[in-house]
Amino acid sequence: MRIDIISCVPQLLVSPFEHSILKRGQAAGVIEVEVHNLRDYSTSKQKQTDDYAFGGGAGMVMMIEPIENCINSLKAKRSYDAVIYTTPDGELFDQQKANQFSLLENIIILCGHYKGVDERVRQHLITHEISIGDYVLSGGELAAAVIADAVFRLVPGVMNDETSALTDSFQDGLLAPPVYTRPAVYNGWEVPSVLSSGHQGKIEEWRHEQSLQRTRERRPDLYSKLTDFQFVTK
Ligand code: 6GU
Repeated sequence: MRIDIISCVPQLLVSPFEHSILKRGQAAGVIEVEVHNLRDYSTSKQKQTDDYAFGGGAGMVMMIEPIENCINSLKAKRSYDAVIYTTPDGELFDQQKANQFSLLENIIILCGHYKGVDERVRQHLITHEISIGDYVLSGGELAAAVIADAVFRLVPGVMNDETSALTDSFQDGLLAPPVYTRPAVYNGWEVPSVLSSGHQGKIEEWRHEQSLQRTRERRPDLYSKLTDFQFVTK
C-alpha cells in the first residue's frame, strides 16, 4: 500500500515514518510513503500556496492551483482510491475507517492549513474529509501522520505476530485487557496470579472479563453497542 502526503510543511512528516514498525514495513516493501512539498507545485515566482480570502476576514486560504497541480502529477503516475483532506470539520476518524483505508492500494492525504483550502478543492478534488478528534491542531500534518500510522499498521506484513493488530483495543469493539511483565512482585505490588498459573483457558477468560469490565467502566458508549456475540467470544 502507498500513501502520498501533500503538505506545505513537509519537514513535520519526516520522523514519524523513519522508526520502528513503519520503518520496517517500508524496508519490507509492503508499505510506501512519500511526502510532497506543495510549494514545488506553485507556479508563482514567490512559490505562493495561500492567498487572502475573497470577501475579507482574517486568515489565509490554501489556493486551488498548486493543489490540483500536485494531485494531477501524482495521478499521472498511478491511480488513487481515495484523496483524503485532513480538517477539523471532517468525518471523525476511527478504527473502522482505518480498517477500510487499509484495504486500498494508493491514497493521497492533503494536509489542511491556515483557514483551510479553497472550497472548490473540497468539491472537486477530495473524496474523503477526515478529522482525528474534536480539538483543533495547528495544521493537518500531525493528523495525516496519525491516519497513516493507524492504516499502515493494518497492512499484512507490517507487524509481526507478537504485535498483531487483531488484539488491539477497538478491533473487536472492546478495550484491551491490562498486561504485566517481570518482576512478578514490585514494591509489594503483585501481578494477578492467574497470569502465572499456566492455565491458558483461564488466562483467556480472565483477559476477556477484564476487557468487558474496562469497556463498561471507561467507555459506556462502546459497551452499550456490544452484541451477545462479543460477550461470548474469546
Ligand atoms: Cl484533521 N486538522 C486540524 N487542523 N485540526 C484537527 C484535525 C485535523 N482533526 C482534529 N483537529
